[in-house]
Amino acid sequence: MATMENTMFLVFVFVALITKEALAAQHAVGGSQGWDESTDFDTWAKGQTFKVGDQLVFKYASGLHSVVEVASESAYKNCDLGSALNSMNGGSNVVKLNKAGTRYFACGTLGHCNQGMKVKIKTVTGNAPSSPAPSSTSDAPGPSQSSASFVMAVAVLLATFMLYVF
Ligand SMILES: [Cu+2]
Repeated sequence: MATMENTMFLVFVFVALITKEALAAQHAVGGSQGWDESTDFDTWAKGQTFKVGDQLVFKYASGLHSVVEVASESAYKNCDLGSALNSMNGGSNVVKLNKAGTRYFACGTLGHCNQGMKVKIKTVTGNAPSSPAPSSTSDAPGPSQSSASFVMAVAVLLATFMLYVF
């Protein structure tokens, strides 16, 4: 029989798991330096993991720079911005990484791409193996067989929790 304390504990565990899944990360392109000629974007990108659902945020001085997405590795390498997929400006742009794969961005200001103001983003699927439950949560039900039953379990637990509180 579930006590109030047990129920609250389970709710916390499940809400924490769900929140971790649901919260997509925002990546400020270039880190604190932002979208700028002086930023080392290769190094920055290597330190990041881009998952499906995450967002890129380009921050820069409006008018000085822009964000141009190009379709191919060769266009990226050659700074060939003539066949751009998309072009953004205004100083703050958000790009959603909605599928796995590689995307290429460069600055559209003349000469900036050739100075290295470009970045290649490799997005991976977000289905990373879930971390094993720590031994202290051995009272909790084991890993769910499917995400549907998992969601159902959370819904039931939350409903139970609400009944206790209100
Ligand atoms: Cu620029």
